[in-house]
Amino acid sequence: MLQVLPFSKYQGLGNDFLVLDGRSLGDPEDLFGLTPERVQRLCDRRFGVGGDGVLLALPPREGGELRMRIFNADGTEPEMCGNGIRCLARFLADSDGDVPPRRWEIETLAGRIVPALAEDGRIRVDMGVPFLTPDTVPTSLPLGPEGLPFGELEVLGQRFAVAAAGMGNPHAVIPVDDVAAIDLENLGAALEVHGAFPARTNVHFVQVLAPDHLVMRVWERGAGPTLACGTGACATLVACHLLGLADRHARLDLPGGPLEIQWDEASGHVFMTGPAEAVFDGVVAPSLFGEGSEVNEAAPAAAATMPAMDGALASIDCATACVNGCLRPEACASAEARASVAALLEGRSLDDLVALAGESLESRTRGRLSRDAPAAP
Ligand code: ZDR
Repeated sequence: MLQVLPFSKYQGLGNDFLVLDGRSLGDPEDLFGLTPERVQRLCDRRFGVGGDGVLLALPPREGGELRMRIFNADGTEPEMCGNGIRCLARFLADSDGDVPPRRWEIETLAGRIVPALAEDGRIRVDMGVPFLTPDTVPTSLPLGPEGLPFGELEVLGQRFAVAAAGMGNPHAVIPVDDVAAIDLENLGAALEVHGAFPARTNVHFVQVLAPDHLVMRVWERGAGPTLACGTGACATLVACHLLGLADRHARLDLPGGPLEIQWDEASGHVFMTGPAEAVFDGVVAPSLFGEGSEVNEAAPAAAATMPAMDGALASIDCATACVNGCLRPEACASAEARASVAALLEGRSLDDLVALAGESLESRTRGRLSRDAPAAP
């Protein structure tokens, strides 16, 4: 039964994830009691923690060092996640005190993926061989002479030349003259569910600045527009190279920053190099997953459980802090929290409070650093 759920928030180029460490879970398939609804709630940026997805580090099954599962913000489970696996590698290094050239053999639904710590602080990931046939993407676009599925699709009354490539997960790649002019919200949403992609698809519009420098915008399957997409950047470089638009090694500028992508000729593997950073650690309150509360009704549900205010609390004016006005003036959702902060401030000096925060952070950091290394495979 779920009590409290500790998590670490990480981001890679602004593609952000909640990492749950289940490497020592007794029953790994319990998955911390996660359901699609709970993933949606965790990823909700207003009523939850906020994230583009949830990453699980799990014990291995097929000889790797560990296994990764990822859930999109909508609760669906994709096969792979490039930015996510960089975040997971950084999390493992932070948790276990690893330094370069540490690498991990990680089992995913897209096969064995191998991230490694680079000396410059970035993470270089062997993303494996791209999938370039219609049935492996999957797509109904026919295999073109360029060596990948390619064809014209009509969306919202416009026709686009669309290439498709798989990195375990499906990607539609659309070269355009000006990415900034693309109506990503509407075109991305329509293409994600286009009939040519039976498993839905991630959607990327790309503009070629030079053969070694591309700029792209991303619509992620199950998450909408995001600031970066690792698997998408790999698929985009592969597609652009096969279409004669890009070199095998290029910088891809995403809204959240650049990724370096190399499609190695000898091995056929795609290598992705980019950053991943810790944001914060936290613990999810059990009430976030309260019985009977629907995903988009968290605020009214929370207000309904608030105790009645007494006269002193009623004098607290929180209206200025509530962007959309008070949700429930007769039982303001922030009154209790404000009262306990006021009590804490009354009884302690600023020095005491700074020391308290420092001790808490230190004990959490020490606990994290002293956590056992994963069992050897
Ligand atoms: C785009 C992605 N974040 C990455 O970095 O590769 C992957 C997330 C999964 C994606 N939304 C999908 O394939 O459903």
